[in-house]
Amino acid sequence: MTSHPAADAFTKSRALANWVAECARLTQPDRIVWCDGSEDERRRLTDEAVAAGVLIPLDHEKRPGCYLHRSNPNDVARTEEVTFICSPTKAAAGVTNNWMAPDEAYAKLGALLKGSMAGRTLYVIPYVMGPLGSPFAKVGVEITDSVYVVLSMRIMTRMGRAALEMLGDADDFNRGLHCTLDLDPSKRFICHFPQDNTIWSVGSGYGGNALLSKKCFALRIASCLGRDEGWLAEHMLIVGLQSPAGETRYIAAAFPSACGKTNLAMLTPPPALKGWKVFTIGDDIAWLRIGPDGGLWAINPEFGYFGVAPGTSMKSNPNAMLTVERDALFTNVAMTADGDIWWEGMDVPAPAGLIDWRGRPWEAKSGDKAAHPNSRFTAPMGNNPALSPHANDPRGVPISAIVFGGRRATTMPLVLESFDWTHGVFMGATMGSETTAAAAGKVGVVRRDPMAMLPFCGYNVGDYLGHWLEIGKRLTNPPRIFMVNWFRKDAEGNFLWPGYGENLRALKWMLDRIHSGADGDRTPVGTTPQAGDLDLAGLEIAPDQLRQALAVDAAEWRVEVASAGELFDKIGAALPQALREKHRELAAALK
Ligand code: SAT
Ligand code: MN
Repeated sequence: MTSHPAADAFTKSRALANWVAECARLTQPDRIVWCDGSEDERRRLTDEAVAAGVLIPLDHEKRPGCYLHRSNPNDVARTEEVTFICSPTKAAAGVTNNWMAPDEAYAKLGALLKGSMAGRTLYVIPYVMGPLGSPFAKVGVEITDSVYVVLSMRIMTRMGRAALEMLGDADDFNRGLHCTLDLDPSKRFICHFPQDNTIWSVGSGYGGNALLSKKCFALRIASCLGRDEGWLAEHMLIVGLQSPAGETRYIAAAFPSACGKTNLAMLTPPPALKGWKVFTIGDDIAWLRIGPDGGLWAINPEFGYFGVAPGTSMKSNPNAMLTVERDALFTNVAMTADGDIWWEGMDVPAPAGLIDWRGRPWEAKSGDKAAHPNSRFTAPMGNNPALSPHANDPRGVPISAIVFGGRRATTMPLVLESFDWTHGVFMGATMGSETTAAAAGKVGVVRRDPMAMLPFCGYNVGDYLGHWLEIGKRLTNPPRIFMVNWFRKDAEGNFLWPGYGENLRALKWMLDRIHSGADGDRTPVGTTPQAGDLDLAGLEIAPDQLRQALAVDAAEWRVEVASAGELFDKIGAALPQALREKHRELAAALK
């Protein structure tokens, strides 16, 4: 019997000490390490990870403090088909989630976890989601056997001693147990137990499956906490836009994974929009509460970015490129002969002697990607030159507009404003997007993705939409709700809108609508700007191309509304009546 360090040396929480002991009894690790978040610890664990071949040091002149990790090639994205909400009843999980009975899940994963850490180290990672001292903040503790997870969690969360201090002697923390096992996909399960504030994840080392703070806690479990406590946990970036007059307004925007959230959160204004500045609060997750002013206030619960690497360049997202210059982890990107990194869409030609994401010499003519399409960077938000001075503000920031967006080749105009909160919730509820490489499965098919939460809502999506409507009733000063689409194409398959920094023009129209009554064209599906309503200074775009980007085509929308109806039918009785009515109204208006 191995003896482990006494938990009392680290925590005053009996509940935490007991839970760690319980997990150790189950998994039988050789060693238990309580992470304190210190610099010394980072150095020690990094050295161990390098010695074990888990991390490959990059050239320290070119990329100080940066490392490359290559995952098992069978473990490169979230696996939604083995992700379960284990609520007491199947109805509580709803039709859009996989459900497993809690007893069955604990038994099944318990059997896999039994003795799973023999010969390994069990790391205890206490962490805080949200700025320290914030009334929004929550404590989680992840137990893992993966040093890559520990080093990633120290970038992605405020972790270590500060979290134990915040927890004190309380028992109120998220319990996340993670073990990579042998990475056999048939033993891969990500199970959430909202009623126990607990997550068990086995068989994967990939970000969204293994960094339990992120999608598992901050979205799936937190959405349930938000339902019970009267707030929202959303798959949204938060960005601050400062006008030339010096006023800063905040926008929260929901997009499915790998649709450019990080790019929008770090947007670089086009030079022609003189005097505008953009500040990042968060790039993936927002926790939103009703403030004393009757408005919606948001924090980013995270502390770092886990962004998609391919397509990131000095042109598409210079702030991200600067953010990953130091102290970043790269997963499944390509490595250059001189110890730097490379990926498709970096806007520099592939250098000779490239090693691909699997660690093999890469040949351009093979047609294989050098970097995996879902390869990622993990970097501290403190590196971001555009980081908002309010990113650590315990009060959060007031939200002027909520934006829903997807990747749509047709139908969706560049920007569309809802008529009111209920209509905005309807827009979010019915949004669709083409699937991307962020989840295992087919890429490029349109699927309905309510609020970009389809894979992340921890309870019945019908009840979730009802919760949005309830929040709306309590907001005396609600944000306005918009829809955007940067990805519409012409008949030849060319993008109609230049995207990236130019997207600020659509955001500016929103702020102009809210604060200075800018014009728009009221259509049956919402209000869109006409070309003359957008600030197009310095933008070269053919008038016909812009018209196509802004167009609302009734024939296309009839197809859209029918498809939304299929989702609503699937949700069934749990769907709020008010949304069903909106759907009926819209179908009638398009006749
Ligand atoms: O893997 S994550 O879920 O963290 C990233 C994403 O898919 O959005
Ligand atoms: Mn995401």
